[in-house]
Amino acid sequence: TGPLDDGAAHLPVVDVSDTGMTSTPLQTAMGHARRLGPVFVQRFHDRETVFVSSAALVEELSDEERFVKGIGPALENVREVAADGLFTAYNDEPNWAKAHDILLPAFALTSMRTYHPHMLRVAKRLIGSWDARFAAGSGVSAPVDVAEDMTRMTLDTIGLSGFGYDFASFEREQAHPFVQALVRALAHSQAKLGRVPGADHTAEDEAFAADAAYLARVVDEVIERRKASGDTSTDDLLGLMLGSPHPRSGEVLDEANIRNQVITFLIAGHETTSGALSFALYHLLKNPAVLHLAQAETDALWGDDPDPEPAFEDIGKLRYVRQVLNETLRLWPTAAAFAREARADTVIGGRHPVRAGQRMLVLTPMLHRDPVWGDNVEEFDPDRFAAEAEAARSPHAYKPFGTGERACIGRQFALHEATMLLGMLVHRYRFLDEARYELRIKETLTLKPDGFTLALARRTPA
Ligand code: MNH
Repeated sequence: TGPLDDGAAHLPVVDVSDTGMTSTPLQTAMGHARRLGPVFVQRFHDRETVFVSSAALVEELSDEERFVKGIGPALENVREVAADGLFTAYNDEPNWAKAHDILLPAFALTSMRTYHPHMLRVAKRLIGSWDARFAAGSGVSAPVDVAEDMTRMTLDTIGLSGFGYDFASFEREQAHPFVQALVRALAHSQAKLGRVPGADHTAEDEAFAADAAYLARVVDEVIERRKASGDTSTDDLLGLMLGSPHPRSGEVLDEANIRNQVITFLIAGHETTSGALSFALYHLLKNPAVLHLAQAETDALWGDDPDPEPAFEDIGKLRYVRQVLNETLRLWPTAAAFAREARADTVIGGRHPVRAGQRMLVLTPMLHRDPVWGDNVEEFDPDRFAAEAEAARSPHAYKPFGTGERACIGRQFALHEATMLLGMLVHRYRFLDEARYELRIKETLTLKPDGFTLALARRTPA
């Protein structure tokens, strides 16, 4: 029997066994959804995936009484590096609830205050490296590779804030080897989804195993450094993991699980935020009216001081910059799909039977283009996230951070970090589209603008 069991007969099916999986499976699925509608089946040899993308259906799938997070083939592949870390743990794996309860305090609002100075320090590293792209006396910088620098920024930030570990990415010509291994490992997890039964992949699998082993070594070094330092404070992620027992059971996390959590946070804590910031700069570059409004907001807060020292409280005041990020994550949610699984036999949309255990993949970028968003869904418009507009819309129409109990634990962390950096960048620079960049999106499980460069000019001459 196929997915959705007897209901499968009613669902459109696209069979991609002959064409193969593309290198941009998400964008390909978006194309199918545009043709086939809000629920369809994609068949690839012996694997069938149900894609869901309407606000009405996602609202149903968000009902925690009826559905839970599903771990599909993509996350099964990521489990080869992250195992029972928070992101990839099965719902009933005891280490999920244990680690979730121990780590939750690290993501409370008060904890963001502790991370703020680290985030600011790294934001200044990025600005320093961008300032250094100006030749003496020149008003325009050499082009910057946006996604590369955003990745340097977010990796250093999670390293310092979460683990007291400095990846020092801006001192490196190339991405830190951890990032290189990670990008290859994630790309491998995606490429495996396109394997044809029977083909030989020994060489790729060996390269992947080497990358996974290297990632584990870096993580062990992060943990060893902390242990050797004698620092037993519990005000960051690693401190909580090493020194804080579970609130009810009194148990601590075991060593293997700590390793899985560290690798999980190093991955989840930087890839997606980096992509979000890169897309945000792309939209600001292409929408000067929006950029001006963002600059008016930072000018109101920081005046004409080109080197403000943003206070923790300032970040909540950057309401419009935050709307820019929200709208960025509407059009291109950088973790662009998540799976839901039925707890029991049920029916969705009033007519599609779903069996217990059946998984469905929410295609978030198409959810974010549902007609509830109006008839100009491709247009970049941060006003969609003005308070009144938000209040008038179902919260289930917008899911860049997933849903329910297994939604993103790092959401506030990401938004604080990204809002501050974006605010500082629009305050300091004008963005020049020297390459007349046309958006191309690269997929390595997460989304990033491919080959995106821009040049800078200072708003206030240095
Ligand atoms: Mn994050 C889960 C998106 C930033 C740590 N994250 C998720 C999920 C989405 C997501 C979607 C749910 C996946 C699923 O249902 O299978 N996360 C994002 C986006 C950003 C982001 C779009 C940035 C923008 N995430 C971060 C940051 C951290 C983080 C920063 C850590 C500091 N995320 C996680 C963890 C989980 C998660 C951990 C898994 C939570 C759980 O299942 O308990």
